[in-house]
Amino acid sequence: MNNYLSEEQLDVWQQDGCLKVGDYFTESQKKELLAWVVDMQARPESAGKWMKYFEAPVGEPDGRQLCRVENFLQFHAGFDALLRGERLIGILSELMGEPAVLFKEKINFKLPGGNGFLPHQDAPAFNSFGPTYHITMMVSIDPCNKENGCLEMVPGHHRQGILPTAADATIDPDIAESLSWELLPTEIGDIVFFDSYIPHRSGPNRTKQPRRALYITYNRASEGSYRESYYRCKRDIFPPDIERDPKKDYRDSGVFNVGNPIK
Ligand SMILES: O=C(O)CCC(=O)C(=O)O
Repeated sequence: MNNYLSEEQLDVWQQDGCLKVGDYFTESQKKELLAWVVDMQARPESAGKWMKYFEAPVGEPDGRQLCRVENFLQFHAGFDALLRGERLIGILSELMGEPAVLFKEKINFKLPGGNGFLPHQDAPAFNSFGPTYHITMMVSIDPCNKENGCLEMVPGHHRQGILPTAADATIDPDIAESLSWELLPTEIGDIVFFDSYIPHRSGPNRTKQPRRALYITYNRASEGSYRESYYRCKRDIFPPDIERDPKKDYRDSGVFNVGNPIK
């Protein structure tokens, strides 16, 4: 028996490889989540702690704007209890069909002028760490829509394995062009679950408001617990700005920088 998701929701999940759960959080949880995100946004860059990454906004090649914070659960008890708590792990386990464990956590800020993401699947990046299947939970902190760069996906296209890729591990542009992309607009407190084989992309934020979202990824517990080794490796190969060697070029950081706007 499922405790968290209905048979209808699980059917959609099986069929589409993605599932939207509207208005999942209570009003007070939505406010709390926003406060937690604002807290992480305001925290200073700090070597060895949470990992802050920056982008050049659209039309400002020399600009520097926060686009992402990762690896913050050990510094934020509220996020930790929520994202590794019984309820969300329960939902993820029902989607996995077996117990799930958290793989990684990030907040994508997509502030005004923030860049979009090229068409990609997550599997080519995530599979190099051990687990072969992941599910990401996107939590909408702000409303997400076409204007501010909401997610776009190809529902039902999750059973074709890894699609042909370009040199940067994004989906080959001719293949991407041939897919049937659907916009996935969300309101505050909505969740979208999607598996690591679903093609997805997003546009830039053309509005004057931030488009903030959590992207929390889980894997099958039976395939092992990789969060700590993942972040150790990422810190080494693709460190946050504050830890970078100014003489090194980090643009070609392979699996840690697929389709996304980080400099
Ligand atoms: O934040 C977005 O617009 C898309 C994020 C995404 O595709 C990713 O992080 O893999």
